[in-house]
Order: sequence, then structure tokens, then C-alpha cells
Amino acid sequence: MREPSRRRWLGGALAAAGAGLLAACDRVAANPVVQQTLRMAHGLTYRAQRLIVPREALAPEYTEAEISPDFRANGSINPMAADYVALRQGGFADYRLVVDGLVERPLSLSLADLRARPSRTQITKHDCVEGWTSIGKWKGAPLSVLLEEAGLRPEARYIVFYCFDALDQREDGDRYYESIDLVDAYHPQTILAYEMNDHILPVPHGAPLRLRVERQIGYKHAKYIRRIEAVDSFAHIGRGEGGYWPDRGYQWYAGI
Ligand SMILES: Nc1nc2c(c(=O)[nH]1)N[C@H]1C(S)=C(S)[C@@H](COP(=O)(O)O)O[C@H]1N2
Ligand SMILES: [Mo]
Repeated sequence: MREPSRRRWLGGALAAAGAGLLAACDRVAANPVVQQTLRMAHGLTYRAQRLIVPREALAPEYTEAEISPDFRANGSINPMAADYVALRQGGFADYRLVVDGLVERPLSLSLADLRARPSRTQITKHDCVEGWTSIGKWKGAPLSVLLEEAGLRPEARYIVFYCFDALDQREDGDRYYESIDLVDAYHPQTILAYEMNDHILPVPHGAPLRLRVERQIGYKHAKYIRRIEAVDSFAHIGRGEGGYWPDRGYQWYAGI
């Protein structure tokens, strides 16, 4: 997977601004606040995004006419894990989404329970780090609704999504997972989708439930979700970087 060009652009623009600042005025550059700002370049994507884009900003939404006729499926497209296969063969009637961790009231919700909650429908552009995009329509329960229902404890800082699939399809393989902060968790377009393009979410796209977190790149959008956990740190999960791909060198915050 390649570094997306918009990130190069953003990094480049800020680096250029920083270089201009240094060239223009060495005394300003010696200022501790400026030095601190330049040191922050390490966490550039996350911090720059948070500085430039208001935290509540919505991702663009599109019209029905703009929906891609052939939305690509990527990563796992047919999980073979025994627990998943058993649920799929039963039409997901026995599926339960578990919401636990740093919450007052852990939840265990069937798909009918999820459908009985308020829903949001949105037509958005999916942007994969590999360089392709597709526009699709998603319907699901806002994550904020479930978090309110469960009651986040004050120590909670991140929301972790545990998935059924292992990319190597081994029963004991590392299963996919992802995590987001509370800004994204409470963002109005962050939903747990059970429908795509007016149909029940198909298996290649993450049945029965997948995340849409529209201001971040494709790999953050966890498919095949089995459990959601509120945590104060993800250092103890997987290899400690907050996600299957972040554990393998990709950025944890992957803003678009
Ligand atoms: N559980 C799980 N979620 C996943 C993946 C995966 O392999 N497993 N791949 C990610 C990547 S890289 C992308 S681009 C999107 C693809 O979603 P799609 O198949 O609906 O296009 O899912 C993301 N979520
Ligand atoms: Mo992706």
C-alpha cells in the first residue's frame, strides 16, 4: 500500500510553510512555541488534521446518481473463521454485538435490536490507501447512540472494534481489529452499518455489521465486527498500535 498523495500534499504544504518560516525569520524559528510546532511534525497527520479541519466537520455526501455501480471489496471478503461461518449459515439470527469495557452498562444486541435503534443513512466516498475510491450508500446505527446507551466511563479514551476475520484465514490467525478516538466515535457520520446501497450488508463488505468512519481512510472501517470495547489505552491489544494495519506500520490516525 502506498502513502496517499493527499497526505504527501498536506505534509508538503506544512513542511513548506515551516521551511518558509525558518527562512523568513530565524528569530521566530528560535521561539520555543515554534520549535515545539516543528517537533510535532512527527505526529503530523493527526495533529495537522485536528488543527486544520474543525473536529465536527462532516465528510462530503453524494447523490444517489453518484453511487458507484461496482463498489470494490477489499481485504477480507469471505471470512472462514468457524464462529463466523456458523453465524453466517444461520443468517446471523444468533449474532450479538457486544459493547463492553469501560462502560456502565455492557450491551449485547441482535441485528433486530440494532435496527430498532435510531439510524443514519449517508452516501459517502470510500478511500482506500491503495489508491482507489468508491461511492456507496450506508445505513446503520450511529455509534454515539450505542455509547450513550452503554454509558462511557470517564476513563474511556478509545473505542476498539474486534472483527471475526483473520486475513490469513487461519483459525488461530491474528484477527482484524481497529480503534478510534472519542472525537471520531461521536462524529455524526460514524455509524455501524447493516445496509449498503439499500440492501442487507453483503458478506464481502463486512456482514452483518461494519464501521463507517468517514473522515478516515479505508482500513479504519472495520468489517465483520463482533465486539466493541471502550478502553483507556490500546497498548495491551495486538501489537499495541491500535489496529491490524497500524500494528504493521500504517498510521493509526489515517485522516482523509
Ligand atoms: N475486518 C476487516 N475490516 C476491514 C478490512 C479487512 O480486511 N478486515 N479491510 C479494510 C480495507 S483496507 C478497506 S479498503 C475496506 C474495504 O471495504 P470494502 O470491502 O467494503 O470495500 O475495509 C477495511 N476493513
Ligand atoms: Mo484499504
